[in-house]
Amino acid sequence: MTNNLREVNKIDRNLIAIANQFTSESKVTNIQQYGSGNINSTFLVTLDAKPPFILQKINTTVFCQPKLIMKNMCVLSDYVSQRLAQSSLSTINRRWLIPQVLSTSQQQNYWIAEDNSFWRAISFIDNSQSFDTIQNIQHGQEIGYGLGMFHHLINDLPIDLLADTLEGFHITPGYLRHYQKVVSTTKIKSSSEVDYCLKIISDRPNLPHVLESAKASGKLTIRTIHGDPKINNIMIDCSTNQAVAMIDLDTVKPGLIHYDIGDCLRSGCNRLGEETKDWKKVNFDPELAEAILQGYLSVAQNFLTDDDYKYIYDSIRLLAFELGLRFFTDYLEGNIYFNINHPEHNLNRALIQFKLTESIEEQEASIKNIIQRLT
Ligand code: ADP
Ligand code: GN1
Ligand code: MG
Repeated sequence: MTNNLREVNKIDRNLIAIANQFTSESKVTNIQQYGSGNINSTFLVTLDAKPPFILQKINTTVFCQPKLIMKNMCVLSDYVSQRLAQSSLSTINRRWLIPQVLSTSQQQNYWIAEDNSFWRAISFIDNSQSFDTIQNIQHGQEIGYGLGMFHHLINDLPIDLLADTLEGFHITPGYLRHYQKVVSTTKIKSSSEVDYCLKIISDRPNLPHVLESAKASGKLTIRTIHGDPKINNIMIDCSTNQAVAMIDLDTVKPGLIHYDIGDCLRSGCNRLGEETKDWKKVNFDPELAEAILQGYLSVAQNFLTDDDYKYIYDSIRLLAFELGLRFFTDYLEGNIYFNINHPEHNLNRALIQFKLTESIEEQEASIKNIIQRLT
């Protein structure tokens, strides 16, 4: 047996032992790596006598208080399950699920393995799939509907029931300060790509502050948000092609719904996706923006204020820029935050988001027109 094979077998045995913490009576028949995410490690666990479940190793470099995530997830799933049970919710005329947290035999909602890694198990959203790139206009509408439904269901969830699981998340001026510190202490190897990123950031000194200033002046208020509604975190039912669940609930916490709206649109309106090799061809598709916003507003219109509408365009532009800034900083810092497949991965990801930012800016008037038409 080669060393590599021995290593794989050891990992498998460890994984089975961890999965067994969350099963009783059933036998684990298979464990496979599952889905694509930039932060956690995700596995699908198949059992002989019960439905499969999702097993995840939480990235504790990113989430240094993982127990808080689990507490939040329990509060959230109890709250949403209750709301879903209230038949008076006229907007729910479809299958809609929220992942349930599974417990260990000691009734804990996590398991800490021998190497100190932090694991959790959640129910599997069956007969569904998520996509890394947008499929068509209907998919866009469903992505919007999914986020709208999620906001609708958590709209009255008191924010003080939720802990802040990731301090500074989506506070763009904070990312900018960190970037400036990294730039001032790092020897940067110049290239046309790196120079492009540096210039995109230095040319936009006011942009990072747009949502935080609106928050400080009381125009936008803090509510419960998802935090990470990119398209592969919205599950689509395989039979109906309708949105059926929002997953990746680690960043459900107090924030601005504009972080969610902006993130959902920057993710859904980039047809080439956020991993394309062709970053120069990336653009923002206004037709998809219309579809996503239509889907979103069909459920969420009631709780948006006039000021909320006024900041939708800014939020789309900002969230694309912010993600570019986060990827670029991580590249300069030696890739300590996002999972990567090769050393230039975060640089390529940054180029994609910055190109998207430029495309959003070039189409400012038509994007604002769409928003106005839907209001
Ligand atoms: P990350 O934080 O790394 O992005 P996610 O929680 O988004 O991890 O999970 C990664 C992928 O695994 C998702 O994009 C999705 O395809 C799949 N997945 C995660 N949770 C579930 C679930 N409860 N049911 C079905 N698929 C899931
Ligand atoms: C990360 O976990 P994942 O892959 O769904 C990141 C998001 C980024 C996204 C970009 C906690 O999301 O903020 O927008 O990558 N999540 C965290 O793909 O930082
Ligand atoms: Mg995810």
